[in-house]
Amino acid sequence: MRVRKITLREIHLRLLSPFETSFGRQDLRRILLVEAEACGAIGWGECTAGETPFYSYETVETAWHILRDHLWPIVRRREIGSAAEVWDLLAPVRGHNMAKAALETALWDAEAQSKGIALAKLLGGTREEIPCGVSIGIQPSLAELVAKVERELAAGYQRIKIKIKPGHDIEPVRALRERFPQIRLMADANSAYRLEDAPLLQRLDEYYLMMMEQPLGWDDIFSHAQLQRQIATPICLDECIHDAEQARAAIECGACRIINIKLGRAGGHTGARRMHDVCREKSIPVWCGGMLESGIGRAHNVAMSSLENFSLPGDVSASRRYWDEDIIEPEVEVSREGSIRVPSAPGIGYAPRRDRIESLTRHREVLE
Ligand code: OSB
Ligand code: MG
Repeated sequence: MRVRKITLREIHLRLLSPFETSFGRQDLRRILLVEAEACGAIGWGECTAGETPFYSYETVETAWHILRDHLWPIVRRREIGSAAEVWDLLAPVRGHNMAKAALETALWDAEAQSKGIALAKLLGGTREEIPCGVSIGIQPSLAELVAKVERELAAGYQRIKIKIKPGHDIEPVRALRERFPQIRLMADANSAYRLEDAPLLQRLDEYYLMMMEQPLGWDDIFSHAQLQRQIATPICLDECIHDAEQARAAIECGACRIINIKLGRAGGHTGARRMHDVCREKSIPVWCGGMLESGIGRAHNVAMSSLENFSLPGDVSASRRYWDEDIIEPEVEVSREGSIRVPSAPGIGYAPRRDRIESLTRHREVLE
């Protein structure tokens, strides 16, 4: 394939309700979309970089700069065998995986369309349906948290993840366990604790959580290994894992028993698939994380989740939990049983709504 042209654009989408984590609260998403013309098709990718460098160092601005000034010059006018080669081509640029993923995933979509097959199939996915969970932000009160969990369970979601931070941890977990003794429940700390907090985190063992996600430093695999020896709850790493080698290191040193794979953090489908394969070899289950994506990123998450070792419910949930109107047609929908059907139409299998995307666009740059 040859990449003829890419269009970078920033759209603004307001969340239906604010989302709060240990690193902050947000109600507007600024989303960088990449539209790529290659192999006679137009592929779409979404950059999961945030508005602030609090989850990772990447932001919408750094991703735009890296895409325009460093990634585009690598792919421009080059004959590329397939989208599967793009991750290695981009390797001279260190890090900036969210910027890379936005371009790489757009090229996978274009290639799948040009071959007339679903992206999930092109990736080697075997699942026809994927199991879904929800990620619930920090709520103003315990009563509101319990009510929200009740609603999500009634909708069919198969597991509940809540956000915790110091001063907001034992209490919400205990309240939910008392009310829902049987559900699959987990907590995500987004790096809000330190190894010295081990005695506090140990107290969470009593509530038999499925896992505790990323309690310690965003780049600190070693301390997670020390913590895992002191707590019974399985640790799931998110922020720490950027490639298959780090996944292998974390597993071998005992830093986690589960890994959350995000396309942005992994640099795209090839990186995510390699991470998935390392985990499968080591019998470590994985699930697909979310970054409050619009329908484009969500569709890529659905395709990736069709790989065999995505055996745990992920954070990929229905469009209507986030947006009053998504930018794809149809929207991502979740069944009463809490699953999403993997589409069989070519490419990502959901059609971008071009008019709506145009009307939401604040800033655009065409590179040819
Ligand atoms: O840690 O998984 C996370 C959202 C933004 C940044 C980091 C995270 C999250 C979520 C939301 O948990 C997942 C989603 O519903 O998209
Ligand atoms: Mg997380």
